[in-house]
Amino acid sequence: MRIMGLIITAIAASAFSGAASAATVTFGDQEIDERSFADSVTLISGDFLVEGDASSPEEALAGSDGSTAGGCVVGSGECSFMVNFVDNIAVNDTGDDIILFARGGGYELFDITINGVTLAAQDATPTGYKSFRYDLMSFAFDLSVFGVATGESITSMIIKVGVLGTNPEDFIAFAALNSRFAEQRVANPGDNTLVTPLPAAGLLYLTGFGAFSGFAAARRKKKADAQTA
Ligand SMILES: [Ca+2]
Ligand SMILES: [Ca+2]
Repeated sequence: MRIMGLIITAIAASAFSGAASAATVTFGDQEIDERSFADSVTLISGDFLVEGDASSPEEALAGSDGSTAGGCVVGSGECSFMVNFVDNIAVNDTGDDIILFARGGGYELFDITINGVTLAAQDATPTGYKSFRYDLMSFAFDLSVFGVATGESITSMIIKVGVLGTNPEDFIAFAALNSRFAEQRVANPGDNTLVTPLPAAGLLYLTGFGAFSGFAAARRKKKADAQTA
């Protein structure tokens, strides 16, 4: 048991130092591996604005930074962009597979297109948490809706904001809830086939998540304190 204790300590330390390995980010009541967030955003159409200290819409929308957000310029009509997963893929596994986070709002409709299939006029719902002075909104969905078979994966999706003349949703981040990471992919560009992780590595991974629960509670408290400040 002493050895296990040392392993947990080592993983926890890497989370505090900001290392990419198994560090998690808190959005509302969701604790998500930071690698599960989308890694790049490509603008397609429309006029964009940025909230927070991001230097571009791409920087505001990609990654796991909850302090930045982006959407269309209000009154400019629709805008659209492609969200890309680079160091991970989103897999159709049990339950919802992808979650979008936004600042609300309410009735700020958006379309999601994956593999040419569009889920039109969706609306994020309040999480009960705040993102700065706004409601933290989320929208989670199952890849089955887009015809993605169980066990199949996707690496990109198109989001169209401000549809049907509604105000534009301000998105914060996009994450795969059922995510597989780079080390589990076959090293062949364009090939999303997964490599089954070694049992030992899987055990270590689960141990790491267990170790984070205490820190997650601490982070939530810190976040709550910040909101009341
Ligand atoms: Ca990622
Ligand atoms: Ca699913």
